[in-house]
Amino acid sequence: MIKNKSNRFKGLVIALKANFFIVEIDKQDLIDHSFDQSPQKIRLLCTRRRKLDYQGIFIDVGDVVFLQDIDYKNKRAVIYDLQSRKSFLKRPAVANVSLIAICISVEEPSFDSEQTSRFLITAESANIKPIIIFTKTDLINKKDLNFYINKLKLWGYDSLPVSIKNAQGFDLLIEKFRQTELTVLAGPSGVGKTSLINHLIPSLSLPTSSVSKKLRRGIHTTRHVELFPIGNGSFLADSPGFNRPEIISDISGFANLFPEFRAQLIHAKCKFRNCMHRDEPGCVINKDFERYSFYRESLDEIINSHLPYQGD
Ligand SMILES: Nc1nc2c(ncn2[C@@H]2O[C@H](COP(=O)(O)OP(=O)(O)OP(=O)(O)O)[C@@H](O)[C@H]2O)c(=O)[nH]1
Ligand SMILES: [Mg+2]
Ligand SMILES: [Zn+2]
Repeated sequence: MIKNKSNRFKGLVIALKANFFIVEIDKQDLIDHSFDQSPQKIRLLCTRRRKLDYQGIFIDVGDVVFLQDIDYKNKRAVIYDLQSRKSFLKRPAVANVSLIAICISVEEPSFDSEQTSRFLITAESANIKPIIIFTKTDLINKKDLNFYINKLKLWGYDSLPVSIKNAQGFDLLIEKFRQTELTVLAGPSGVGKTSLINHLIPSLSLPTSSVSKKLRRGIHTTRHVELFPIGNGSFLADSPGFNRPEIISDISGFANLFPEFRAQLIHAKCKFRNCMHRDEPGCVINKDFERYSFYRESLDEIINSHLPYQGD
């Protein structure tokens, strides 16, 4: 039986496979790791104690878990507890995310303002910092790229352009990912999330597939979330693409998920504390910005989803 220095044996959930968890542990934590010469990290196939289920505790990729019954020879263990999470992203489901890199292409598949905004709202509502990565920049000209970078700037977000076809933009990205504990690559299917990971970590050759010619969309190649070490103790998560993230927010906090509102509300206050910035008297918001109509439509969507059922 292996013990760690604090008697609490910790690991990181790298992936879920059927009913098992792949958990990576650090051999540095072992009291005596002189017994073999294998690499510093060990991966164990783990089950979880039933008691966690009874307590309604779910374990996801990115969770830091505590292990017992470690069978080093067969690389098996049992998860008996979970460290409290710093953050949790619902879709894709990943715990302890520090940065969401939302991958968006301008062509193949084409840029969609509403879709991009929905990904940004998902990050904002989980209180996780988002950045935009413009992928496949080899397919567009410089003028168009600048148009989209400026558009995102006006929304309040920085973006980084990359292309795996002309190896553009990788140094900056690698540096950013290595400074961040856990970055999730999210975005629509087919934008090139997995291709980007394959490029950044050449030892990997994860499956990718081309965008459907007929639908001009991805065909949902990646099916599971998985973490990959990117150096400096940091991880990068690949995730399955999805095309229309659901907006989950309460009505009162919704405007705060937009940098355009936040920037204005630093300097001024509306007359009513619960102002929804529609046509309320004393509203100080200047509504002349691109995403205001998206805000209004999404607000209606949230309000409608909160209404009691009126049917028969
Ligand atoms: N021209 C061009 N094609 C790219 C680039 N990056 C990826 N692709 C292509 O885009 C297609 C989709 O790439 P994937 O990496 O499978 O996309 P994904 O975002 O992981 O898709 P899902 O797993 O379905 O969410 C593949 O045919 C890639 O070769 C790029 O920089 N330029
Ligand atoms: Mg993929
Ligand atoms: Zn207002």
